[in-house]
Amino acid sequence: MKKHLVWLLACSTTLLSCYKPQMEPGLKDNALNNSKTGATALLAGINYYVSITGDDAADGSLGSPFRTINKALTVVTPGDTVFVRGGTYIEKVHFPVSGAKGRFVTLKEYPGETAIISGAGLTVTGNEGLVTIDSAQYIAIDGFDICNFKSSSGNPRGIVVTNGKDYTRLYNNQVYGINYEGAPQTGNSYGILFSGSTADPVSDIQVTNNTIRDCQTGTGANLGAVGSVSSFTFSNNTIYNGENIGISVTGSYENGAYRSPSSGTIQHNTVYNVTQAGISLLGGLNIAADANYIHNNGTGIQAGGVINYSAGTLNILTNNMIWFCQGSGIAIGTTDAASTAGATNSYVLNNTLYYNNQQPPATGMNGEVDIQTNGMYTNLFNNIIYAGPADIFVSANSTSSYPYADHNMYYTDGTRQWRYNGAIINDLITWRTHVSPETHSTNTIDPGFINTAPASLNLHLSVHSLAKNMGTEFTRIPATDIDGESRRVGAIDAGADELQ
Ligand SMILES: [Ca+2]
Ligand SMILES: [Ca+2]
Repeated sequence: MKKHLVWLLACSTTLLSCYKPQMEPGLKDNALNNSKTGATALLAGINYYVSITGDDAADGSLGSPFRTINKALTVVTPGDTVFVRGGTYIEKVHFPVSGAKGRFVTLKEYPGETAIISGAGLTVTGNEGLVTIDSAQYIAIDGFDICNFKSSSGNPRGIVVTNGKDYTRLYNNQVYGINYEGAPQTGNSYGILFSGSTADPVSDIQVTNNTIRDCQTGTGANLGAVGSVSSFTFSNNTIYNGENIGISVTGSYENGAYRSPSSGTIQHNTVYNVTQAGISLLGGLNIAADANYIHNNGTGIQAGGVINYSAGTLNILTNNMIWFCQGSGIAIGTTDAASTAGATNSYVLNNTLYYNNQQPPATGMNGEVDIQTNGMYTNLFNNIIYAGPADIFVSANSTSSYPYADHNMYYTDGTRQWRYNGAIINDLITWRTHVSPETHSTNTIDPGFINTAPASLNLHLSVHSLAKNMGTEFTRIPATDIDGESRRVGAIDAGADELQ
């Protein structure tokens, strides 16, 4: 009784609509942004230099540089920086020396020059990195081209961090041509991979402002956190022309134990032209995908479980713009009807979805939002879902719990369609009998995007958009919109953009 009184008081004093999210009992309610530790500012250490005209017997000074990156990395101490002059370095780079808190070991491209770490002609043995961090931590890599590591038998990784090593910073790198070149969908390679296969997680990770493009990853991913990986931020990266998954967060079963990635933030990335999904969150715990541009991939964002092992729990999808994908914009749960490992406690808030399902499967159209088998406790609020003519706004079925949904703006150039248990529903009133409450949602109002001409598509809101202020407060809505601008300008707007 007392709890109810407090709740009502909170509602009346803030004058906001109070929605209480669906939440599995006993689940801890973590915050969107994970605490980040580890300083990025570098204290003055020694600068070493590497040049393709250098000599590993030299002293590594600017005037007398080393020849190889690996040599330089053996002489550093915490706080030191290795500057690499322009040119192509064909070597597998390994970090044998750790930095320390506030004193990273930094490998950095010399300013104004182009330093390339290339695997051209090198053999890939098993699962092997061109750049490997498995025996050092507090490592920063800044500004390199990391490329052309290819195999038809081994599984290359452009950069791999494993063996429980923490505090990795990857900034401003270009990763490309990391290719598994055997039969499609048999190899398993990664542009950048954080891999935790022991109880000690690989943690405290920042991957920012990198480009990963033109990689053939087989069943792997362009940027991945697999297994025991925690406290990671993947932000402002651009990923395109890739196989399988753009950004993959997935649990794994290794060494006799299931290991789950946790506390990750995937924010302000752009992912396009990736075959299977832009972002895939399978079997993790507390993973936020916020303010990403996702288009022309297979599925936009999928959140589910690792079949036979674990559901994905607490996936928080906010402020994303997702358009022109071949399949669904957002898929929740699992496509494996026999599996109990779907998604639970999903938050789908303030996303803008537009004309996905461009190439529906032969089995029929999916939803723009497709709540599949075992999509449990899904909260669907403040989204703009603009469907193509034959498209379905939301698909759900009785193998999942009823989604909790409201303040969504549905619109289509064709026939209004939702689907529940395989039956098409053409009116919002009937849809409300399956998905509650939806009383503030609309289905006849054009959201008023700035431009829907495909060549100059802009899914931000025009000044007279009726999506303005039609949203509601809901737990886990971030402070900012897709542009990093304030989310709370008057009442919350629907969709990824807040009009300022
Ligand atoms: Ca507003
Ligand atoms: Ca805005």
